[in-house]
Amino acid sequence: MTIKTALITGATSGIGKATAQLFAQNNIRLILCGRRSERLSELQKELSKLTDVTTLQFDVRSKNEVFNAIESLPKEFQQIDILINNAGNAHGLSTIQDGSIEDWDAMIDINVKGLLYVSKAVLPQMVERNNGFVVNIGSIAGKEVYPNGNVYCASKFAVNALNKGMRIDLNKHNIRVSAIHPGLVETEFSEVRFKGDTEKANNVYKGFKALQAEDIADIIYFVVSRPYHVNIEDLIVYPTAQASATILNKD
Ligand code: NDP
Ligand code: 8X3
Repeated sequence: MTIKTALITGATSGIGKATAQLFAQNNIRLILCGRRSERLSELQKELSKLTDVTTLQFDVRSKNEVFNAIESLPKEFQQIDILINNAGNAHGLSTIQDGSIEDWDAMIDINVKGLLYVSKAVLPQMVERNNGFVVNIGSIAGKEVYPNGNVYCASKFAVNALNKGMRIDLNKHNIRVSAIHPGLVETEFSEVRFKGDTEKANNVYKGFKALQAEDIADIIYFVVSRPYHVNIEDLIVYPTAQASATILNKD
């Protein structure tokens, strides 16, 4: 593979961080994005031993921050070959009648609008070059609605729809578009969902072997390293103990 540059949102933790580490080992140049600047700097330091790395600190909810950050890229990072739309999270797990409006805003603004802003900032150059790859990180929550998942599921159904919409609209521009939809992955995801309640978060992954961030990173790398005429459209990935959004074989 000729040397490529990837922009990864949500690179400070979990799936995004593991993807950055694997991409670096495979000589892909990196634009690491997230809000936590200390983590960005640490990861940059670690991965600069393997590849060229730059960082962008922005909140995907802010269109100004998104566009200003991407426009500020140094010349040698301005050509983005691979966009990994990964930043996202669940906020809360409640019935629709008990859900918090702030949580709803967060999920729609980050998981849906944030993904759109970043895509809007990056896609024109891919269209101009007739070349590029967008990988959208959806979820099993974007394929099946589960109890109390309501708005998080809606945000990931939107990602699923946007993934299909991007593929259709970018088809004549030779741009590959893929989605990966994981089941339960043991990351900081549940810490965020349960607002720092570590006990509740840890319980999610007890009694079975959850997917690890590295498992999803392996799959993302596999997808982006296929020959250019191969576009893996859509992948659902479960831990072996999981059979659907709600069926889990726990001890
Ligand atoms: P983590 O919580 O470990 O990582 C989330 C990442 O998103 C962090 O790097 C965080 O960076 C970034 N992020 C969150 N909010 C913002 C924001 N407003 N602006 C910029 N960046 C933001 O979770 P995962 O690695 O598990 O999640 C990655 C993706 O995978 C998400 O889209 C999630 O929905 C999806 N997913 C996760 C599953 C799981 O079970 N873990 C299963 C299916 C899908 P920072 O806080 O520094 O900004
Ligand atoms: C994360 C997986 O099942 O908690 O998207 O929604 S789940």
